[in-house]
Amino acid sequence: MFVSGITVWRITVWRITKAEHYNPPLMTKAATEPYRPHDFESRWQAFWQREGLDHTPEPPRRKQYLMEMFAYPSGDIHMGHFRNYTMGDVVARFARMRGFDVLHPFGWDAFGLPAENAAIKHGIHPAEWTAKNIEVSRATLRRMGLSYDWDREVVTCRADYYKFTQWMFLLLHERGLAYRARAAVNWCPVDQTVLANEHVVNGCCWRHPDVPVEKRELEQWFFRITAYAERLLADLDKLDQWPESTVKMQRNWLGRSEGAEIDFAVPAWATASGHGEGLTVFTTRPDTLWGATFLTIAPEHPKTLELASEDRRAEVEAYVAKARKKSDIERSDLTRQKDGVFTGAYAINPVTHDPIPIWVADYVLGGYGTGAIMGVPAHDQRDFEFARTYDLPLKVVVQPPEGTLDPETMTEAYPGFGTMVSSPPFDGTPAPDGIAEVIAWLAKQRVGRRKVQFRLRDWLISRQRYWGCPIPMIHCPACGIVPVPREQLPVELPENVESFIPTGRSPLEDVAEFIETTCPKCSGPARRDPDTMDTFVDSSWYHLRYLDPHNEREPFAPERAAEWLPIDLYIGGDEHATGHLLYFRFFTKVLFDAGWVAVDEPATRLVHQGMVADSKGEIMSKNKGNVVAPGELFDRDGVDVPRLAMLFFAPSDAEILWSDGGIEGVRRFVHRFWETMLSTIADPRFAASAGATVDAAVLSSGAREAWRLAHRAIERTTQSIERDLAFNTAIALFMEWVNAARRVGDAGDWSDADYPSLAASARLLAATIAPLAPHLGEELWQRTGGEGSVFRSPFPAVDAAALRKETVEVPVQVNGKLRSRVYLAPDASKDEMEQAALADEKVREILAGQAPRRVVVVPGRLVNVVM
Ligand code: ANZ
Ligand code: ZN
Repeated sequence: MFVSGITVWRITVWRITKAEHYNPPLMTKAATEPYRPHDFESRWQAFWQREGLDHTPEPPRRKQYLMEMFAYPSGDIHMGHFRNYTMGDVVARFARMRGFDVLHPFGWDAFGLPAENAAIKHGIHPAEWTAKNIEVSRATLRRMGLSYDWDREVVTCRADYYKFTQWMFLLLHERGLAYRARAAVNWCPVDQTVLANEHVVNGCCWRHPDVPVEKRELEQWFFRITAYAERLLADLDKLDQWPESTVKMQRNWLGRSEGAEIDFAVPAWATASGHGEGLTVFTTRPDTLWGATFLTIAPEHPKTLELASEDRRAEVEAYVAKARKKSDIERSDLTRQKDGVFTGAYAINPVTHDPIPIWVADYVLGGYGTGAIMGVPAHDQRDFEFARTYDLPLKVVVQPPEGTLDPETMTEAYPGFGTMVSSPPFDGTPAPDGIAEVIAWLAKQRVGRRKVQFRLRDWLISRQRYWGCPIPMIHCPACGIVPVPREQLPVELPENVESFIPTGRSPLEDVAEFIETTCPKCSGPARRDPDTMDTFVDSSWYHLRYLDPHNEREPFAPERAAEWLPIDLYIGGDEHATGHLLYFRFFTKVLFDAGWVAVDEPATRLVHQGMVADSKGEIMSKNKGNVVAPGELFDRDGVDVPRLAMLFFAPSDAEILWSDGGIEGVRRFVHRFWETMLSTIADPRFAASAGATVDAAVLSSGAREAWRLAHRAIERTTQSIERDLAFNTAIALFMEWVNAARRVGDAGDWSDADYPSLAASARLLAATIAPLAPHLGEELWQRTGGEGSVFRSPFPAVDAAALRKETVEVPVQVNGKLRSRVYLAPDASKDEMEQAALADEKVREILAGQAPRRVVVVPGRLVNVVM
């Protein structure tokens, strides 16, 4: 007899088949004890801590390095963090149950601009502001019971961390990968300050919305990431477990183009200065060289002003000043009206020997190629528009396979391939082949060479800012730029600075006790570099510090790296596709070359979690005032209900619409699951059923279906973790199981023959739900008599026999005569039965292509086809 629970259910409440239609029952004493997560969630968290469950086993035997992007501490954590970290936690807990030695760490990306802004606005020191936010956020994360190894927490603004960020800088410097050069920075002419990119809004200063931002040239530090462009591109092929979209974005960002550099002579007579020199252009279409009727140089090209003739200088200068105010994005806009000015100078086309005018125009970017192009108006659309505007000549040098181009009547450029014409000695050469031939020929004449060009730029890493990692370099009047010796690291960030307000020079410049030092080489007086590093430098190597966070001598021991790398799964937002995710690949390659790590790619598998939006589909943000605070959710429902909701609302990479209604559905499910489990456990037969084997074949059909669904839930949970992180489908199966189990209970008591399958399901599902809802899983695991922590026990295995869907034999008659049998699920719909019967081989033979007049279906019993 199945007494307590299910009996009560039957008389009190529920005839519900779907989770959505369920109304929560009034809890009575006679029913099971209500689900009260606040009673046990913190208890289990303390238990896990005592048990050292999240502690990283060292050295690992079968390792899994699981990592989520660390957090920027700008307040409390938000729903996006909650989602990201929940997903990672599911995988980490599952991996432990699967017997892996798991490294699952957490840390804080703690330097950066917002801390300074808060300092400016509220007068709090950035260190204090940051520490406070970390404390608040960490408390929320701990409350969530996330299984991080907190002993390995890293904080990038602490000297024990940034000491090694400086170490990394020195490594890059030693390897010729850190250098200084002049570069343009954003400049607000009102405040006379440098602006970070984030503070340029619509091309204007964030403080002065109608003051356009200018560009200023300053000496800056760069990392030579372009030296790794080829490898960063080629190795994208190894990243077969990264989202395709991200790989593609990196490929475009790296932007490899094959072409040629071609030298144009600028004869002395053709320039104002009277100095003859040359201009080099980069082109992907050297086969069109014969059609180059002008040259265009970028306004910021170093020769622009030098080339300008006396009478044109003022105009050129004005144009250059105007272009300085435009962003590259604006300048590259294809739909924009192209303008420019003639410099007054001419160059010689090296193959036609014609003098052609040199123009300056801002659609040519200073930072790409050579900053100069040959204008081929017949075959390049931008050049075409430019030539039409300024009445420059068009020369057709490629004829398309069909038709003939006429320069007089063309309305757009023909950028395609075809046959080279008017290009002696190449007339008649098919154009794609022509490219290589022309390059070889130009090379022989020493006026050109093959050139592979990347769109990727070197990484400007210096910031004239306070709240960042100081650059470990010293400027000595005698010795030049001298690195700080490693044993003198860290170069500590001084606490007291006069003002955080940016002035175009670093606030550190005015801190005498920081800036004044002695030269490590000559011991003479010298000055420290006053700049700090881009925070993306901090985050380029944090995954390595996690491996060995207490190491005081080295950033990490190479043995630790050999044990744990690569990261098996990295979860974080796709907004980092061409920033952080490229930088940390770059660092990995540098460290690989330097012999510190044995892998040249940091992460095997990458997953981007989708955004969290409100119920109307608006992305949650402080500005919109539609944020939900995770802490408030936990106050109301505990952790596991919102956690399951987060996992249930959408597959991992899709956007979530967070709504109270949605949580309500999940809350109901958890209550029903809880009650089903508890009443199962409360049955006197439960204890006796421990260890009993279940034979699916002898179960009644309802029990068999419940047993099947329990195993489907195990199967799908496993798959969702290993394959796609689409936990929503796994949770749906738990819901189905609850429904199926209750249907049996509603229809009559669980028989003695069926009961062991219910008891076994309860034991299995307590463990299966544990990675998804860890507190609930642990609680139920203990109540089902599980030993030790559920996370130390193996994740349930699927019983293949249980998965087989029960079938019934359905006789098929044609005109009332038995002709065949089909095998169907007992709950097959009328339609399914009819279709199965009509698809049957023998029936089709008899019908011989004729449509039946009528099909009579007796659900679950019989199909009769009437001809
Ligand atoms: C002549 C030509 C003829 C071009 C033709 C194209 C078609 P990607 O693929 O992006 O590398 N270019 C070169 N440097 C530039 C710069 N700094 N700013 C703007 N445009 C620049 O494109 C290379 C092509 O973009 C080059 O080939 C050049 O125009 C232009 F029928 O040269 B081409
Ligand atoms: Zn010196």
